[in-house]
Amino acid sequence: MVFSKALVLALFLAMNMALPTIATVYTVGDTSGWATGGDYSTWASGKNFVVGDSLVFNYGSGHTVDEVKESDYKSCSIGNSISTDSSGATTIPLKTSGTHYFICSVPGHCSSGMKLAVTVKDGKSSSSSSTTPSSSSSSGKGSPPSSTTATPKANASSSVSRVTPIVVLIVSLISYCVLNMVLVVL
Ligand SMILES: [Cu+2]
Repeated sequence: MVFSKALVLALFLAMNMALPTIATVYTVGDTSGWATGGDYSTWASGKNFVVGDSLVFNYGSGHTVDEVKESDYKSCSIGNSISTDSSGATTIPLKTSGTHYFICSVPGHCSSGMKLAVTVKDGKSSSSSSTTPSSSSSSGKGSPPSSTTATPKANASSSVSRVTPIVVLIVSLISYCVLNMVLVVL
């Protein structure tokens, strides 16, 4: 009996720990990795990079991953890198919104295709508004939350990030109820 309860509890904890892991890890170039002859503008197109996601560059020896400014990205200029790594497996956390530029600093490689620009959206910031909607206690003075119906300009990506915390909350509640029922039965 005690073992069963512990098992259920462990399952419950595992579910709730796994749920908030929404960040995505992108392998640059997928199976082709980070190499000359790549087409990284095509690879990046259609992907929705959000703050908290990360990029993984896999490459052999003789390459680097340098984060550079836009001007250096466009001109393939080497020597002004913001950061550089040549470990063969470089993980870049996308910590800030905006466009980030990466090139290989080996002469000739950037112009041979080893250049990547990713536009990162500040998608997680809207989740901070999810702390308010638990207002079933309707205090008199407060104006009703107009933000729930307003701003229909949101595109698909931002509406997804707005829904996610609610989904997490609902699933947590359901799993908590199930846990309680199972514990009563046991
Ligand atoms: Cu290279």
